[in-house]
Amino acid sequence: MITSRCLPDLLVGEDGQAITSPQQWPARRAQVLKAILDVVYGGMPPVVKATGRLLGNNNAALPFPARYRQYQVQFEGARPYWFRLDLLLPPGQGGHYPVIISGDGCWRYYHDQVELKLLNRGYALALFSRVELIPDVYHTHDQRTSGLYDVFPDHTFGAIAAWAWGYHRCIDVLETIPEIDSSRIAVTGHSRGGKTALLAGATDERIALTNANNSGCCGAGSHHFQGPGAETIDRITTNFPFWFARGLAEYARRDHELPVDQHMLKAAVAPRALLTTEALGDLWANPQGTWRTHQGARPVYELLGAAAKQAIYYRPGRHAHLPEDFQTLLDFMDWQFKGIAPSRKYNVNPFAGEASA
Ligand code: GTR
Repeated sequence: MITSRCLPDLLVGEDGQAITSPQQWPARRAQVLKAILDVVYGGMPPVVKATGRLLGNNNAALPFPARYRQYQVQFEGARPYWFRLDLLLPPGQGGHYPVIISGDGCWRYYHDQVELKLLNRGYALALFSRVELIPDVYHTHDQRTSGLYDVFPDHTFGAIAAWAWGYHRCIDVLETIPEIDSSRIAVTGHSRGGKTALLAGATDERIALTNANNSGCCGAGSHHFQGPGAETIDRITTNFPFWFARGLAEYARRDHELPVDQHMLKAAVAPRALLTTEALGDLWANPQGTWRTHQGARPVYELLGAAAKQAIYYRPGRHAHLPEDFQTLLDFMDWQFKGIAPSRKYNVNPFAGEASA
């Protein structure tokens, strides 16, 4: 169905000049980011610094040994606003831990098994609920009047950009917490939360490691290369118009005419660590086209001498953020943050030998 077979070239600037050295990349990165932000996400909310207010730190209700704190992440635009951030630290005193931030607190898969696993491996977890920034209930562009839409009334941004911006405000607060090692911040999210985590990582260089899980259309999945059963611009902008730039819907049934593709977000993460986790049975999330964005961003990682920081991993099965996906992430974090060689092999193309997407 999709006929165009090439991704926009990342290593040619808007003036037609070839990008051949790492020194040229920051300016090209700015062009790449602006283009995809404008077309897909409607830009980002303005940068304002958030501060943290401790609301509680009682460990008594925890089902395992750990330290728990809840913060109010507060900031101001046209009016003051805040959302909650839950922090789990390994047990004991002091310490200086790498942290995983997730905005998927509104979903229920951060159960004990996942939390315990990451605490045991020496990581902190910072969990917020992105729907506190913009509710994730159907609304059109003309109904955008709650949460962050009110705080920044001149907005053009969609909900995914606002949610991604929430990760950045959590970092403002985490940077002030002595037990957090803010040079080793990872972000993760699943599905719509994966689209969000990828955008967060692409737009904030304080994030050292980005993981998008089953993120699909407008996440890590390609628009120009779609495997069988993949979600299209038509479907996503019909079901979730408020997630995106107002103009994205104009590309319904014209996905292949989009002047951007999602390898641009991946490239904007470079040279920082990037892990895409995919499920082979999750056709709606376009696992085949996600391999294409991996390949598409590769030249930028290579230009920057960071090829070993870009990884993709496919598991069998369906659309979900499973304990085994966290295991894949933690192994990658151990490798990137602690130099522990992975026992698994990343970057294996499961579609090699098949007719390409
Ligand atoms: C679907 C949507 C996908 C993905 C998913 C989810 O309905 O079409 O793009 O975001 O929801 O977030 O679970």
